[in-house]
Amino acid sequence: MTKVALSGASGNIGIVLRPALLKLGGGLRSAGGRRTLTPIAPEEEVCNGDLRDAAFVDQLLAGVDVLIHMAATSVERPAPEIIENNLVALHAVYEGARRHRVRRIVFASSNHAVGMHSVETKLDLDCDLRPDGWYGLSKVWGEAMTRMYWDKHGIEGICVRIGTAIEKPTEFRHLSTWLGNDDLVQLITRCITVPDIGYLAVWGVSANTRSYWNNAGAARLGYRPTQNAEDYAADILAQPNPLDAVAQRFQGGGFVSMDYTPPDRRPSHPGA
Ligand code: 15L
Repeated sequence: MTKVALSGASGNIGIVLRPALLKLGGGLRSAGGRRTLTPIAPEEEVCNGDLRDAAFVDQLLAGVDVLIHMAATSVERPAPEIIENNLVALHAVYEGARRHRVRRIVFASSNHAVGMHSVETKLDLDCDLRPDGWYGLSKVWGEAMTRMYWDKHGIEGICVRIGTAIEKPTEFRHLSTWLGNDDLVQLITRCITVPDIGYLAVWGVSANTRSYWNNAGAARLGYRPTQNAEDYAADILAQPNPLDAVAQRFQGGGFVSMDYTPPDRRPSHPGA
């Protein structure tokens, strides 16, 4: 039986995952942050606190086999906030995983770690990391940290580069980036149950016809997505694309346009 801890349990993804993780039957301990978490069933253990605090991390990880690490600032914010919530907290959590001999960490990475790639390029998993802001950069740190804890400390790590995890795609970019709820649950469940994975990065994306990402590597997990954003294409294509011209050119969409230096104000940037 696998005891699972879930950080970021009160977030949008956490809310979708909790019932499915409980069904696995090995025990679930869920951590909330600022929003106080209450159990969804008597079997769910919950705790609330700040992941930068080692004592709270100990509370979360004692006796845990697999950590699903979803907690983070999940949008673009100024660098100091991202550093506290996504770098300092991650360090505290991963050191806690070492203390408690956690067997595996599933790290919620993001497509924003590669958001500066063109929408014309189909990316493999070993593509260059090209973050589109401070948030994306924190996911590059997290992926490298996950790799280091496997290489150096033997904690298995799966980095899931999540696209757009929402119930239904609503705009043009989502035709490429959508991760539906059924596929999200299947993917994270496979990340828990697959034996001996070592280290792996995968795209957290559904079987979208227009996907930006080649997810052949996810076969190692036995992940077989069943949802496709194309089923919503007729409605989406009938509406204007809400993104500005810069956001439409890059995979990271609207995150790219934030604090973006246009070509005519750059010292030099061939091809910008
Ligand atoms: C993410 O990583 C964000 O957490 C989420 O807010 C969305 O922006 C999503 O990516 C996306 O790219 O659609």
